[in-house]
Amino acid sequence: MKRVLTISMVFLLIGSLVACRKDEDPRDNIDAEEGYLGKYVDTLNVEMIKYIDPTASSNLARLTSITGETLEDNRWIRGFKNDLNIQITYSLTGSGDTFLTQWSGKMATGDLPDVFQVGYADYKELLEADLIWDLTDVFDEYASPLLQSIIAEGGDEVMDSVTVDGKIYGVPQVVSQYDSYKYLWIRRDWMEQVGVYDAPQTADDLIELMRLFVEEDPDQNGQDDTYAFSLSNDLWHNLEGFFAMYGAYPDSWVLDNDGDIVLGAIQDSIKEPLQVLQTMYHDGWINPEFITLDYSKSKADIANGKAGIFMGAHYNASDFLLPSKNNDPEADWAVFPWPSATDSTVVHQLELGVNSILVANKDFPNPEAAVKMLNYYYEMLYGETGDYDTFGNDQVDLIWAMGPFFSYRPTINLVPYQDIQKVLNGEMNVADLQGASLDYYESTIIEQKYDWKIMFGELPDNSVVSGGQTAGYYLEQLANGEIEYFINRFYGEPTESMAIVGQQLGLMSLEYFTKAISGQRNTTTDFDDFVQSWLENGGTVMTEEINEKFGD
Ligand SMILES: [Ca+2]
Repeated sequence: MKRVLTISMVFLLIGSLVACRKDEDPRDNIDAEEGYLGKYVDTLNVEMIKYIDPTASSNLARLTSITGETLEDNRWIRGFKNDLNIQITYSLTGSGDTFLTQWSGKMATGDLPDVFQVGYADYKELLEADLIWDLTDVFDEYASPLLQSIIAEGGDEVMDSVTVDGKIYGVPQVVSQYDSYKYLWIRRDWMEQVGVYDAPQTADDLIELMRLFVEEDPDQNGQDDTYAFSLSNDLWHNLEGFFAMYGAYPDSWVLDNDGDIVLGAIQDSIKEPLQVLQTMYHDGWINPEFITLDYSKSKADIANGKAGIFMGAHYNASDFLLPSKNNDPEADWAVFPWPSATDSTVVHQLELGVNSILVANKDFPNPEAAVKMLNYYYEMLYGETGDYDTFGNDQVDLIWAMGPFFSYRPTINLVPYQDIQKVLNGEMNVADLQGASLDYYESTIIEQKYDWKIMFGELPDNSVVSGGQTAGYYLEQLANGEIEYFINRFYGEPTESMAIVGQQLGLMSLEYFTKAISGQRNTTTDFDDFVQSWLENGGTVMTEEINEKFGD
């Protein structure tokens, strides 16, 4: 959630705050049963806001048509009321820019809800303006072991990202850092067609395979009409893995040889892979229209059989690869390991798995409610007394997103994958599957959904091509360290100058890379010009700030 709010606008509000409240202990206000999920004696009204994820939006409409539940009155809202005696109301709901504009208006006038989710930029401004509670002690006292373990699944960086001078002013709402891994999906039926039966061992092998996919008519229609891979104009979603083969990270902050944190996009390691891409574009291996193809439009090349390699996320099995299978039953997608272009093992970049931060308004007397609500949310989805079938995936997908939060445990995909494999290997009984594992098993094994099978189940075993795996296999490799990765060295709230120039510098980068790929700029002197320009337009200062914050 990106919002527009100047720091000065927030500081205008400070004068109206009640300064004497600072010394109060919020825990004096609590009249509730003991425990992480202690029910309040009197109904506690909690005003929140709800950003509706566009994906969840259509599911909400379906839920309403099936059960009559709405955003304001559904099983989650009733659960919080029945079990915690917390009545949630929303002072703002919506999606997209409309929501963001309305929310920034509310923030600018100090019209804050009681408990709410913010991004890092807002988090920083709110805590500097002393508008949100210090939750350090409240978290220590109230966070359930389950909540703490789920946060720990995201790595130490998760709590680091909200810690300011040893204190936390919000609770990170985690998602999975592993979901930012970019997979190398390849059509095994095309590999067979062009006579390649093994996984590419080197970057050159992969590039040779791309050549065959362009020049050897892998779809056997007699036309010269295929590309090496599909590419959209946001570049990074598709190309992160490709660059990583060369030890290059255009969309990440990395450690250089001196131990300094630097932007990957301006390192010399970029030049070789960028030149490779430029040559591919020149030779017609890349769709010349890619500049006009956003993420969604770039789907067509995969769905219509114009490309047999897709570099992207595991969940693209559903929105990219399933349409390919539906259009061509022969399509046989599998994930292959990224080969290296250097003498070293490939190290991948992942992003911190935090969706947003839950904070409590200082005018709200019960900040512990924020922590208890998260306890409840995770307990219902993953706890021993919970009810995943009701709260996780009943009748419509993403029912967990109908509640007041948008968060799921970092191992949400890993554990069901492992459980399904145990059942397939005879190490576990179907009857022992619970929660998400049972849910995933049903989609993957019972209903045999193609996208689920190639993510979490088994690949079709009629291929003579070796080395392909499901996406879940790589998830496990990431989790147990067999695939090396680092978390982007910058995370958390923007630095002072990043808040001002960060977006513009990001666009500068994207523009240079786009023009370099399409041959409008070279990868030598023009690259040096781009680097110079990036540094001079605020990049130098931003880099210094980041090293001050994260450096040794
Ligand atoms: Ca063809």
